Amino acid sequence: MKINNFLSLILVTILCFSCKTEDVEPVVNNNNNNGGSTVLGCTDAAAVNYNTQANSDDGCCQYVNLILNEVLYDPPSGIDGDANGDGVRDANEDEFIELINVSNSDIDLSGYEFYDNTNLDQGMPNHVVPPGTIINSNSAYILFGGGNPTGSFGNAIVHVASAAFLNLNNSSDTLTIKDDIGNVIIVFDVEALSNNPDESYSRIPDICGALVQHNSLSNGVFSPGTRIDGSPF
Ligand SMILES: [Ca+2]
Ligand SMILES: [Ca+2]
Ligand SMILES: [Ca+2]
Ligand SMILES: [Ca+2]
Repeated sequence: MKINNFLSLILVTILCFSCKTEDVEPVVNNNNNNGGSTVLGCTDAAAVNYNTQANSDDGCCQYVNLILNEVLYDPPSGIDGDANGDGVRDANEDEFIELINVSNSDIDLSGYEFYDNTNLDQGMPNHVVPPGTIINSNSAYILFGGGNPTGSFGNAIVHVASAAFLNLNNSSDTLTIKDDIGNVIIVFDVEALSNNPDESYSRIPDICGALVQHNSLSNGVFSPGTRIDGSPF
């Protein structure tokens, strides 16, 4: 009996070792076919930039298609203020507005109208976007006050004001943008930020952030057509 008991104990011990479960990594069941990695993006299906591949919200959902991402109403003096790159610093010509199509669809910007205060009162737009102007998803549109814009500007669509300078007075003025059927879609009040900054105001971080002075993070004085670090949108 003792020998039989001893053999039974050995048999049970062998069986227990042979059936030991191997340690394995837990299986994460993602339903977005991204191989289990984290994909940052807007996860709100109601947003214009909803990202169907995202599994972690980036805090940057957008609910209007077109945003004002940067504005230069006070070009710095000297050649540093030559925002349009034509070799001449001009207080009016080097003013610019940077708009971004943050939606997942193209925007037909044809017929959109830009006004400063004076021209809004007179019903005479400073700029009317010409026919056939299509802003692709996640792309930029730059409007300079005038001059001969020279450079790549992040491959943005670049125009100069068609009817008059933008004429954004540094001390007090308002930029108003209307769509092609006259709806006001963007209003920017210069005065709230007016302190003769000698640089642009930009959303920092781009698109998601508030409009603050461009150089606050040592990124130069402006970045027409690109993100503050110079990369394209
Ligand atoms: Ca100005
Ligand atoms: Ca210039
Ligand atoms: Ca003005
Ligand atoms: Ca920019």
